[in-house]
Amino acid sequence: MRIKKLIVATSVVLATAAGCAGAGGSATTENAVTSPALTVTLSPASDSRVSGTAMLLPRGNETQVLISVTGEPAGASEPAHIHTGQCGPGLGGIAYPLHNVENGRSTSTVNVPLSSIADGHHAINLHESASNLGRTVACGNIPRPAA
Ligand SMILES: [Cu+2]
Repeated sequence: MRIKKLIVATSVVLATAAGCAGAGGSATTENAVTSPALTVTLSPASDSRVSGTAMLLPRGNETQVLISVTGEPAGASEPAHIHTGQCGPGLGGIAYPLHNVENGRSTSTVNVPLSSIADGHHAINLHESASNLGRTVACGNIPRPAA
């Protein structure tokens, strides 16, 4: 009688642990397999010292964009966008606005799957300020994912 109780208690604990691990693990694995995260290198533009990276993480039909840069002037709030085209004279219009970069960071979620912007025809740029959008301080082309 005593032994039987112990076995029942143990199997309940095991089932609960396995259930938690399975739910968390499968979601992560699915994303990684269908579309891995991409890193965009943001290079200085217009003689700025702003550089860093933008991490693009697939979130189903959305994409999370994590920008991390150094070299901004103190107190800067830099508008950021995903543009069509490529950095330089070929840069097109704003495709998806991102949150301003402040203290070197910006986290945004845009309503487009990563595969639609990792196509060799989109770029991410940072502008000096809302009142001086004409000056791009950093830019990076979004690469196509490695095949
Ligand atoms: Cu822009």
